[in-house]
Amino acid sequence: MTALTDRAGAPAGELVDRLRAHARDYHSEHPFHLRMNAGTLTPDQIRSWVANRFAYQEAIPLKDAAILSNCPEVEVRRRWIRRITDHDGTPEDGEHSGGIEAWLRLGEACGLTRAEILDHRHLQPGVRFAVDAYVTFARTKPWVEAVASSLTELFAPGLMAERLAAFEKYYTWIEPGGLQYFRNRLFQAPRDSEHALEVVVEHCRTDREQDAAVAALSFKCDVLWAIMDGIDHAHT
Ligand code: AHQ
Repeated sequence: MTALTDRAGAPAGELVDRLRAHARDYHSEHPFHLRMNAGTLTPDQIRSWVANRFAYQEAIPLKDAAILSNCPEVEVRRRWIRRITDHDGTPEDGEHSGGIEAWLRLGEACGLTRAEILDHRHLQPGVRFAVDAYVTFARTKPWVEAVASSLTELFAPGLMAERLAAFEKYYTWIEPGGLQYFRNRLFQAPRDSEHALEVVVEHCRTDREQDAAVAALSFKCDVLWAIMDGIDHAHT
């Protein structure tokens, strides 16, 4: 029997501190990313990472559409919907607009064909199931918990900057234009995580709500870690 009224949760600052503490579980610390940023990956390992991460990239609009479909608040939807066009592009911006197209250009810059990225022939089982788990989480959990799971992006800007520097220094065989996706994330990720944090702080007032938001971010850290495990496993 749950309490009829939840106890008031911790002040917003403590909730933010609990969320930000998950930086230690972020996939920037995964051995594959550490090797990537140290410049020791082979071209085949880079291509495998790009092909597998595409499954995550093409799932993001489905995940965000799931959140939109569950969210009753117009003000939140007005800002959240931008995430979909960031990835899908728009008819006005043309058929090659959006992050999914930019990721395909990254793949071509690494020597992959669009066809072999799009048909998932390189997709590892562990990557597939981690991505599917993230979309299912967004479809089935309360929408604020799904918003909280996106807060791994609080930790993304540092990784994007480190990754761009590593690619420009060590992986010069990749045509530089292919890196535009990561340059775009340098401003999109902070903008998106700022909104997501506002939503979570505003809507998670009780202990139970705050604990659920922290658990959602912990789950997403595991999703990203499992994706990297799946990619790393293909090379050991
Ligand atoms: O390219 C990434 C992206 O578009 C998103 C959306 C966001 C979400 O809603 O979960 N998370 C995310 C991430 C992207 N790139 C990852 C990377 O390492 O390149 C980082 C990842 C994230 O931090 O969740």
